[in-house]
Amino acid sequence: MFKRAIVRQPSKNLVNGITSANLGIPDYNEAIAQHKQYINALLKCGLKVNILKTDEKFPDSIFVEDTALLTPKCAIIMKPGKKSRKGETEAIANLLQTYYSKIEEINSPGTIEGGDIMMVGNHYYIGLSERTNEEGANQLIKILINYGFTASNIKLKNMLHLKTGLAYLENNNLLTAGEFINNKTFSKFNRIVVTEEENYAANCIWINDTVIVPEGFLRVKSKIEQAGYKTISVDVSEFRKLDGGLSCLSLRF
Ligand code: CIR
Repeated sequence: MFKRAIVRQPSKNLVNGITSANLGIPDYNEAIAQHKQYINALLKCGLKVNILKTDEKFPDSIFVEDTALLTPKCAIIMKPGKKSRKGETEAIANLLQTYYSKIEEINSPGTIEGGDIMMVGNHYYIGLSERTNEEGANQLIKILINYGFTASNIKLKNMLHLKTGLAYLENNNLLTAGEFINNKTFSKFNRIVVTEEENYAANCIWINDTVIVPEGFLRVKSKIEQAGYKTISVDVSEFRKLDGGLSCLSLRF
């Protein structure tokens, strides 16, 4: 069960965020409206939501998931792989002192972003991607083992982050897309397969038995409902323009 979430207000500088999407420039006012909808969905799932003030220096700082990994025993501050995102961790690390007595950190030359980490019970899957290098992953594995968790690495081929194509929905149910569909690492899960046209919707979030899904991906939504979950749809089109999805927009703990 999650009790809280941390989000960060979109900055006007959002228009300068990193992207490979080719979907146009995000509209600031629309992004603010969608972010409010997103917060409402978190509240509906029973979470207390802490909203961090924006920082105009960091166009991608709404994607708080990449800045930290929050486990039941400790918080671990990440080391973003892109220069423009490195400073985002400071405000998050300060805020996390309110909630965690144990805070660890990944150090250079390690790089790692939260979007590359998927928690499945006590095990953490770590994607080795353009943003997460082996050094970063190995540092994280050492920390996790010290706290009694287990972890393993998976090399990514095309996806930005591990959770761009995977979402663990608890109860052994795993939403899978693209390069992960036939990956043997995940064959023990009940896989809910996302077809190519709906790839973007592989990034859903499970919160206390409700799954938040991106608006407009009806097949994925109905498969998740058939698996027994309630769903809430949220329009995140403006964040998609920056390669961001639902999970990236919050830290849940
Ligand atoms: C970036 O490229 O870093 C941002 N524009 C998008 C980050 C998305 N984060 C995530 O998938 N966890």
